Amino acid sequence: MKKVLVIGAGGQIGTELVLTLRTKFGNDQVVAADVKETCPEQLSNGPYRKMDILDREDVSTYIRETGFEQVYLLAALLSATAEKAPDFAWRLNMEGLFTILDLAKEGSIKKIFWPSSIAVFGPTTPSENTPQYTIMEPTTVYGISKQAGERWCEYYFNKFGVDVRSIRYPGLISYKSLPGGGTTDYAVDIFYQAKAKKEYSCFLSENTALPMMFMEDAIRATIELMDAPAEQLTVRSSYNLSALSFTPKELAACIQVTIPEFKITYSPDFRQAIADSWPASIDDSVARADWGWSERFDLFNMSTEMLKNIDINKIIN
Ligand code: NAD
Ligand code: AKB
Repeated sequence: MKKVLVIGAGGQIGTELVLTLRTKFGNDQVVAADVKETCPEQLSNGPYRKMDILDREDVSTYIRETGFEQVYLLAALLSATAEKAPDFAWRLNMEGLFTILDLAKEGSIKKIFWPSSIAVFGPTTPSENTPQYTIMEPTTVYGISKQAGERWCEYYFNKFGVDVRSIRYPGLISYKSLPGGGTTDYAVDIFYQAKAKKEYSCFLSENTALPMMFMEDAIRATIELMDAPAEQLTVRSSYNLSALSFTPKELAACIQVTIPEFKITYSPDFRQAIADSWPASIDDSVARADWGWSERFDLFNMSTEMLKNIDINKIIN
């Protein structure tokens, strides 16, 4: 049995997660898998397998033959991209989850990590300090798929004892890998444009507050949750997790501390309605109590790290 398989490894989270897991378990023990034909260069220090999570037969045969202690299922369409292809988004985000849950049910996987999102919440959810348990009426196909996924994770845990663990990630901010089509992507784009052009046109309005987190914190949270003793976990749908909450205006002001000439303008598009339906801040007291979660990066530290480390040759727009 190999240690770890990360499916969707070539994306924003997968790239950093694979590198961190390889440091923890050894390069050869962590298989990176993605629908991408060839191994992304950053992941070339360990095994890579081309895998389409929608090819249930291929995925099942490979996992049954190899056997994995942990599978991280990251392949999905994110909020903005999913709105453009709702049928496919529903299929991708749900079918892959069932394949992995069923493989764990039969014993070919010991432990699953599957990420949910703040997108499970909707306009009727309390927006400030959104509690772990509250009204959830998501209005995006992405949010609906994440909420359904959470219900199925909890169901497989209760009915079949599948050890599946999950976090409702906020918007993630990183410099090693680019974001993949979400509503919170502006909070990464802005750093590239600020460093390269000293100006940024934001697709959200200036006072749109959203929950966010620096990638280093998110990866550490993921591994801490996977390492936590099962008996400490009281949530088998998905844990609220929080670190930062800011508006585009506040983020711009923070960047201006380092780049005083930086200018931001606002030109909201279809992503504004998605952002307006999500919480402004999250109450993650259950994660803190159950497995000791605590963030390390505040807005200023995150912003400083981003401006120091981003490579402007990777500009998004
Ligand atoms: P991403 O779009 O950057 O990466 C997804 C990866 O999945 C890509 O490398 C893509 O090639 C791969 N993929 C797509 N279709 C596939 C298929 N059929 N088979 C195998 N691989 C396939 O996404 P991400 O930001 O890394 O997000 C990973 C997970 O975390 C998703 O489930 C997402 O909903 C969740 N999440 C992300 C954020 C965030 O801010 N990044 C926040 C909340 C939740
Ligand atoms: C998105 O904006 O779609 C993601 C998320 C918060 O799930 N970053």
